[in-house]
Amino acid sequence: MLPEIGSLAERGQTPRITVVIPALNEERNLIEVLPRIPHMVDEVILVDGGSTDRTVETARALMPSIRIVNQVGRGKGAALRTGFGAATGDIIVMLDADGSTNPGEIPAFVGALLSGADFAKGSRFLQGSGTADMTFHRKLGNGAFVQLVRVLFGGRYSDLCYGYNAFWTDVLPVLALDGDGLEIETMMNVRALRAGLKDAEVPSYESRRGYGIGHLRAFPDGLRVLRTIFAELRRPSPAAPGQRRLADQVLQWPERPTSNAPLPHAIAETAMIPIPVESETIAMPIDIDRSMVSEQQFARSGDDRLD
Ligand SMILES: Nc1nc2c(ncn2[C@@H]2O[C@H](COP(=O)(O)OP(=O)(O)O)[C@@H](O)[C@H]2O)c(=O)[nH]1
Ligand SMILES: [Mg+2]
Repeated sequence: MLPEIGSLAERGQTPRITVVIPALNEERNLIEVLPRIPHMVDEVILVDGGSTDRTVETARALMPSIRIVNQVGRGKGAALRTGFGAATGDIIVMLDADGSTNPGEIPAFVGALLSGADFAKGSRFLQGSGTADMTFHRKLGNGAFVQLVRVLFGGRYSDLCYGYNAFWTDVLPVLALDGDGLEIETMMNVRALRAGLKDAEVPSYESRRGYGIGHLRAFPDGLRVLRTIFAELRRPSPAAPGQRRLADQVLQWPERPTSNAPLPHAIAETAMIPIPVESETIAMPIDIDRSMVSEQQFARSGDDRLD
């Protein structure tokens, strides 16, 4: 299990996390979003697209520490780019304001990044994920785009037009985002793939939006997505930053007792065995290989025997 992120942050040992939320007239939905953002998040930025309802006032009332930023340009893509520019965190998590993306999943996205990924991409089509917000036609269109991206650029993405992503802030120059509309999500995903970023798909459940009507218009937005995918063919492939092993550097995993032992999460059988160290005896967890250790030896370790 990862150490408690908050306490590490206080000691300056862990990355700061910024959540960026584009919002256009989401006054009634924010109650489902802001109070559910976990404490591990250091900064929340709501990018307002000129809402004519009480989105901004409601956000401030629900979360006094929230940063409200007015978007530059028009569309969700422009809003996200404004928010990314304003973010001060080492990690950025994108969240929708309509209640469809669950803030409770933020630790899963951040966990993927802390485990070494450059880009953690939500997917509604992995085991353990799902969606209640897509019509049959949207599923069909998204599925066709997923296949197209696989054919043109490779990779094994299971989802494409989904806006729940998280990434290290320093990959932004590699993504070089320049989209204004809802195609921004496809652009990020395809560019992350082409740049060879270490990309992890995170199973995510997309709920139905709370109140109001979504801004996506299936045909024109589908066309923008298609144009975005083909435009990538004419773009030189961006260079990926060096491989990141932040889990090792930042979280200071304890030294392993043996050099070729499996990683902690892969240990199937562990027992507390007393190990003499000079004059004192300490108990420490070690890996057990049943073929090498007899039942008598387990019996000698008392309460900690297996079975
Ligand atoms: N600031 C801003 N937010 C937007 C804009 N368009 C959509 N959003 C927000 O982006 C998120 C996703 O939009 P939504 O309409 O739910 O799209 P859908 O889920 O693809 O149907 C929501 O939080 C919207 O309020 C925009 O032009 N400006
Ligand atoms: Mg939505």
